[in-house]
Amino acid sequence: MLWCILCLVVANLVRSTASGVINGFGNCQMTDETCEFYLEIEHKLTMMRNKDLVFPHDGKLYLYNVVDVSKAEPVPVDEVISADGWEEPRLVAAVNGKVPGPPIIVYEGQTVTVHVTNKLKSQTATIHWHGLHQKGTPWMDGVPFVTQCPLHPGQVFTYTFKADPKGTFWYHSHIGAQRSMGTFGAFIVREKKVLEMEEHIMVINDWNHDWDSDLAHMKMIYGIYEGRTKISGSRSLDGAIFSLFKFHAGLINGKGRYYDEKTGQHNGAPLEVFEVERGCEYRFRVIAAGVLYPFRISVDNHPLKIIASDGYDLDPVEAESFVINPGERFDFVIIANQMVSNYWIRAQSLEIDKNHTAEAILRYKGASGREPVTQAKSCTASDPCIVINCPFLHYPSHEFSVCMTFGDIKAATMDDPTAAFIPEKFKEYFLNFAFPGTTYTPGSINGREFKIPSVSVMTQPYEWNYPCKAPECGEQKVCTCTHALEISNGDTVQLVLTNMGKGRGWSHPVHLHGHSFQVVKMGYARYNQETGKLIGDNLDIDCRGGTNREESFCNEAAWTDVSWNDNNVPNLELQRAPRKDTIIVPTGGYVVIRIQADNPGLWYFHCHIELHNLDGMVMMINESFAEVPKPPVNFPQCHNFPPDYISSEM
Ligand SMILES: *[C@@H]1O[C@H](CO)[C@@H](O)[C@H](O)[C@H]1NC(C)=O
Ligand SMILES: *[C@@H]1O[C@H](CO)[C@@H](O)[C@H](O)[C@H]1NC(C)=O
Ligand SMILES: [Cu+2]
Repeated sequence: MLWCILCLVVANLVRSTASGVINGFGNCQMTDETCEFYLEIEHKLTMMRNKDLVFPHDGKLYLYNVVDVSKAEPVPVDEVISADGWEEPRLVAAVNGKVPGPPIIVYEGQTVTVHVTNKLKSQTATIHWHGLHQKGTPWMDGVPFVTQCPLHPGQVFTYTFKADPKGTFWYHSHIGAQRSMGTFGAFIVREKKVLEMEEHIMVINDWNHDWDSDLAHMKMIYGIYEGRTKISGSRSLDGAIFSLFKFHAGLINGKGRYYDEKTGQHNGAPLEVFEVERGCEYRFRVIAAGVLYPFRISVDNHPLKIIASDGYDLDPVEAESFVINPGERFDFVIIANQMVSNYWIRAQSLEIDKNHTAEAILRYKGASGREPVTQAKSCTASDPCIVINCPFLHYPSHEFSVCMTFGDIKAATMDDPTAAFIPEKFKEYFLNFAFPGTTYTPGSINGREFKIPSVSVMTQPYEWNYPCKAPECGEQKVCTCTHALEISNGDTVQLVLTNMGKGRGWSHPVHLHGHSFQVVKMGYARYNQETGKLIGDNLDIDCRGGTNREESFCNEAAWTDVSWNDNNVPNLELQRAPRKDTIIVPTGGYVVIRIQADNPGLWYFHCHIELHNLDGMVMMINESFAEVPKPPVNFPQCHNFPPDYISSEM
């Protein structure tokens, strides 16, 4: 008991000082009405301190001129962007000189002002505040050519918006695949009350040290060659495909290790250390900032209590691990009740036959500075491991891991009764996230590859062109256009997100801007329960189109059982549906989500795998456009010359 009180006192003391990781930077206090931050996006090189190169050794970094590491002073790790310790410096687009950028920590309801400067020399930039609703400020959402014009090199854009809702969010570049260059950081909205426990932020991403963002996309399409042979991508445990993005390392808070594939030896790069005090509880806010791979996260000897996802509290569940996909966040609690020692924190990709693991260290105060020697929990028939948020239903049976999908999770409380459901305003739409096509198979939604407009469509509404229409678009077609779904004020919108037909094969973490949605049902593919491998699509959905399900593009899907139409889908979770802003749409399966149209704006809706997003798996929710508030005066404009709307009239 005494311990607990001490833990609380320490947690709140740590919070009230302006420095320290868990407080972010700037000086935002609970009582402030507004909080102001400055972010500069700038190219940097990894593995350098100022102009001096460094090398990794035994968890530390040393200057190149060091001959005897046993006698030399290591370079402070926080003065270097070490990434996976690969010595050839890699170009990053850092935020305030860091990867990840500094955490922004504010309090619920505050007005946040962030001055973003693009200090890149030849690239544009924008920053998106992932998970924040931007109610009343849709032009602050940071999506280039949708809610604003991108910032040219040298330009400054001041974002101002309300910190709403509370929870674990993040900021990241939203142009091209710039996020893969390290342009991201945590954005935490705290409740205005004393902390219940100390908190740690854990930003995790997959890392490739050869490529810049556009090259990554090119290689995904045209292939990666090694020794004149095109390498094939790896597979997920259920047999789903991972797009080609060469995994060199996983990073936790920007730190990881490069493992030599042949020898299995790592390069001794420094890892992130999370310090805990024996007897205290800790909340970890985990943010998946990566490009492509999901991670299964566990802490040796410490069961996890999962308490929130994407900013919303869940009915807590105990688990050995959870899976996090690009764009998602999970908050978990651990009790530091083990021996004073060091323990591995593991984040494993879900690939078959690869041991791709990002590592960090949980260090009890008083423990040695040595690396952990702990083992992951051994999952057995009598004591299986529970894994939360699997993108499939079954692990191979010999792994003794039991999946609890997000469809099995409940919200902490009954949903807000003010989120009224009006039967007359019920609308249902089917959206298929996939790569259909015959010769041309871009990322698409309902066979529509997103064409990025050349103007900021929300703020220059009369200047856009390229709507999706027949005859280019249709049941068995792939077209390229600026895809938008119109919904209007007060609508209760049920979206059935599918991943089926000819274009399935990959699982997609789908992210909606401007809203959180209720996850009311998840439907999974058919699997072999023994091997966990996918056999075929879920049959609740009729893909229509094509001569059979395998050939159908699934662009105009519907419920197989027509009695499910008009809000009659059985077994929906309507009482305690958890809220999310990013959800995995498993290959061969579907997710039913609901939103209330209460936030006029133009909201990007896309796969959060950076390379799929870049490939066109994007659309916009055009919500109550007549009620979209006017942007501030002098809001920047951009267009082609001559502008599209003029050339189309000529
Ligand atoms: C996988 O790698 C991690 C560290 O990266 C290591 O601790 C673990 O033993 C490895 N597992 C296997 C099965 O090789
Ligand atoms: C959004 O909807 C409004 C109203 O129907 C329409 O005028 C506008 O062109 C739409 N914008 C986009 C980008 O679809
Ligand atoms: Cu995707």
